[in-house]
Amino acid sequence: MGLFSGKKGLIFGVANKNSIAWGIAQALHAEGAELGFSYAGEILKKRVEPLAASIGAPFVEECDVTDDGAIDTLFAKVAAHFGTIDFLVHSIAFAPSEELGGRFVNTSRNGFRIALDVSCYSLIALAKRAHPLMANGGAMVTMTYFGAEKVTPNYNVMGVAKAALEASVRYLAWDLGKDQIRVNAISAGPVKTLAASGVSGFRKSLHYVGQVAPMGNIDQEDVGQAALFLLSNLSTRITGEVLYVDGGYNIMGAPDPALMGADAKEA
Ligand code: NAD
Ligand code: 0WE
Repeated sequence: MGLFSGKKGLIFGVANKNSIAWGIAQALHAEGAELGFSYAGEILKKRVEPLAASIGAPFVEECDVTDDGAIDTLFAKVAAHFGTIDFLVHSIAFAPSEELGGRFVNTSRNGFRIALDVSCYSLIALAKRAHPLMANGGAMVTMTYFGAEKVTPNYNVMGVAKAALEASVRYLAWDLGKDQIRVNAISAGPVKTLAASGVSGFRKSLHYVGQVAPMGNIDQEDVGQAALFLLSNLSTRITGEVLYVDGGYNIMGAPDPALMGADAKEA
């Protein structure tokens, strides 16, 4: 008997085996959950289908989360296949690459619109269709990043989108609490994934965080364990929260002096 035996849920955001969503899916599968997957475009189909097959999950459907019609179609299939569901994982973000660097003051109206639509509004859009299927209550979890609350150079408009996402988690938690549905976020430290490797300077920031964080860098498995907690009955009545899975990076006010240059050491 696993923690998730008899529980069913949806995973949004697997692109390949390095995706944080896949780390969460593996943890849920190990605890006996029945999973359905949704991916972003035809190109990802050949990546996601074999992964889903490897854990015996037949429900794998395409859905662009910026398209309300596509989300409606997807949830009609979910209702037909699963009937009710117990949990939902949202692990999706996107901003046009030209927005992830350069001066923040040059953020374009269209870049802002896309980043907020894909990375924030999509959670609300999915919650709207998922909550009627959570007849026995349920739990949702989304992925956020420290750049939502403190400036992380080059994260730029994604930081604004994550701030809006974290606020949306609180408003959804308020609204869906009356239906016994909990909504929380995991704020993960940097992890080498497809989305992260498309970012200039990511390697350096991964190295920096690994040095500064009390427990160094994290991996997809660490996020999977935290998601088990937030999606299971171990976290009953915990809702609207942001849980850090960052090796402790967010508690630090300054790096260890041993990591600083010679001049700083002598001061
Ligand atoms: P990833 O590239 O594996 O996952 C991002 C996913 O978003 C992909 O599966 C992609 O297909 C999906 N996506 C993008 N646009 C979409 C659309 N229009 N419709 C449907 N899906 C769409 O990278 P990841 O790092 O696993 O990212 C997952 C989440 O974790 C994101 O929210 C990201 O911001 C967050 N996060 C990542 C890190 C990190 O360092 N990797 C740290 C903290 C938080
Ligand atoms: O949320 C993210 C990255 C999300 C992301 C990544 C890309 C790359 C490809 C969103 N949109 C795009 N668009 C693309 O065209 N992270 C938390 C990882 C990340 O991104 C950074 C980071 C970290 C950490 C950007 C700048 C600085 C640090």
